[in-house]
Amino acid sequence: MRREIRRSLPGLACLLLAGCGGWQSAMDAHGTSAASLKQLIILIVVVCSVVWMLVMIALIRALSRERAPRTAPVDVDAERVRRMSVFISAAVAATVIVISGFTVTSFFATRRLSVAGPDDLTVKVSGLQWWWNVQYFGATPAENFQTANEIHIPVGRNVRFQLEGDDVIHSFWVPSLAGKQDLIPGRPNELSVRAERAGIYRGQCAEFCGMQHAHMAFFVIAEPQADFDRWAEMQRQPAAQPADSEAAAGQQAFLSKPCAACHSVRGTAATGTSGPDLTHVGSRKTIAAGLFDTTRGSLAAWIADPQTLKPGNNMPMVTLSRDELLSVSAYLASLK
Ligand code: HEC
Ligand SMILES: [Cu+2]
Repeated sequence: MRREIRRSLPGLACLLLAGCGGWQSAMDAHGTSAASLKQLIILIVVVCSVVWMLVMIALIRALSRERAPRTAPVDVDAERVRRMSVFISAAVAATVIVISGFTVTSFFATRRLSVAGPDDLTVKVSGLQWWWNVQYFGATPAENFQTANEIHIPVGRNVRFQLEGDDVIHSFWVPSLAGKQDLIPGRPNELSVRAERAGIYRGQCAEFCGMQHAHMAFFVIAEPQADFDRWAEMQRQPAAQPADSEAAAGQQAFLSKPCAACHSVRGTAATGTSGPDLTHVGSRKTIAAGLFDTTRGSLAAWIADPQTLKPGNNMPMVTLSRDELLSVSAYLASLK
């Protein structure tokens, strides 16, 4: 038992450190809104700690003061009553000042969160049980494209996320970049995000949305504008044609099975919309909303039995022969 506790200490230390800065933490701010929220958090925590300490000191003093015996007549000392009323008025005034101060600073911090400019990039994100559909818009509809669970943004530029839930309420949260915003069916919301530093930021659904809520993560990849443009240009392309006979067989199997009814692969007959767009699935870092790194092996495992890997998710198990499974996973892994 003791050894187990000792073994889990490094993990615990990592958790604490992550809370203080590092992996997915609002205190590790790299976005304009996250930075202003962090200032607000620090201000409120420091002021409230001081207030708490003052209250505790007053309480301890009051408790440890010697009291007159109960039977003694109440002796009204006019000077003491005056001092007490001055003290209580000062405490009330201090409370009003502190709360008004918080209200004003929160107001200005909130105003800074929704900056908008003509140069903004608009990205539409829909929350579904239990993955994220991400749509980018080009100058013409032919230049639109979609991806899933991975959002690329240019660093230093304001991005306006249009958020909507497609089934139940979800919440979009990338702690290092901005605050939370709900995705509500039938009520579009907006969230402005500006990454100040290039990096990969993990995000997470922050509103309980059913069985696999904990497995509804995503990544925001903030990169220089030129890298972003290159990525967007690549994503706009239709899917790569199979390069060898195995991938060609995989494409055949994919198109002839129910897969194509739920998934789109642009440039093929697969135009389903109830599952993630797979046009460039091989280029994404993870599958199943952050659950597994994208490798041919994880793709095969997922397709073979999605319900064991992510119980309750909306992809049914489709029976494939051994060869079909191998070729379909080869085909999808090749869709860079
Ligand atoms: C009834 C609709 C449906 C069918 C049929 C279906 N899928 Fe899916 N698929 C989904 C949904 C929904 C998800 C997202 C699950 C999640 O992450 O919660 C998904 C996820 C995936 C993913 C992971 C994509 C990503 O980026 O996370 C792959 C790969 C995939 N499906 C391949 C297939 C293949 C291959 C077939 C056919 C053998 C198939 N699917 C059949 C609905 C379907
Ligand atoms: Cu959720």
